[in-house]
Amino acid sequence: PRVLVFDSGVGSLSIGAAIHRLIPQANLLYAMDHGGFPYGEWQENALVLHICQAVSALLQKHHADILVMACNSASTAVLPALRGILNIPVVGVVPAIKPAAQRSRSGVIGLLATPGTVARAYTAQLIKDFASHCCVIAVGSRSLAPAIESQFWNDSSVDEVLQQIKAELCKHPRGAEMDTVVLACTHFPLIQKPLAELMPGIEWIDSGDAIARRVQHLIGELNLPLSQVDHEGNREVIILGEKRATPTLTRQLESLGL
Ligand code: DGN
Repeated sequence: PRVLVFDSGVGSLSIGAAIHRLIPQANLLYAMDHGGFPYGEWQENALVLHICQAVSALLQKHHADILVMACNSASTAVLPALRGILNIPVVGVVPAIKPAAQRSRSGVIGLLATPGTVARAYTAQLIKDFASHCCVIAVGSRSLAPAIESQFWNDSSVDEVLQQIKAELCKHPRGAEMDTVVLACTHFPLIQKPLAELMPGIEWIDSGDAIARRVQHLIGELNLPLSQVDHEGNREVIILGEKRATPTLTRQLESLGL
């Protein structure tokens, strides 16, 4: 089976890594839409149009059995439109607010995302449906996804931005009670280690493993044959826009086991 994992950038890698761990036989096509980055800043209607065009154009050139929209900023806006125009299943990645609300003991959870995801009606509805009994501290960071991009392409540091995020989360009157944080941008699980070092005692929740299980289920439902393919033939990275892969990016892919 061939799975197109689409994001504005390296967020596709955190979701792809989870799929690869569960289904190593799957052929993964990572699309990074650098021409459109950062999605978290787009106006919703314009983003829907842009992504529908970009995905349709990609699928005309590359065959895929399943599309994973590996971006919360996009999925919280574009899923109905994409499902309306594509004839393959579309798996969306949306904030893991439900499991976080179930796991939190203090009832104070953090939501770390892009400004777009924090502002979406879709996200407000998730909070209403699954976390109405919780206090949700939402931080829509403008800087963290771009800082992670720079780290993955050019090896720059994310430390300063992480300090700002910590200050944002903690300045809330109930910040000290927060025990669970939703990483609601697919870039963020890529820096979970430094985050955990900076804020020990927090449980970090993302959607990667749930998405991988959903893809596995769809592969079964679609009856797609799982045959072992060698690792080299197992993945392809497509960069939309001007950027070209750097040696640092190649090293990061290797260190993720991709
Ligand atoms: N990775 C994307 C997300 O999950 O929201 C957003 C990154 C971006 O384009 N700012």
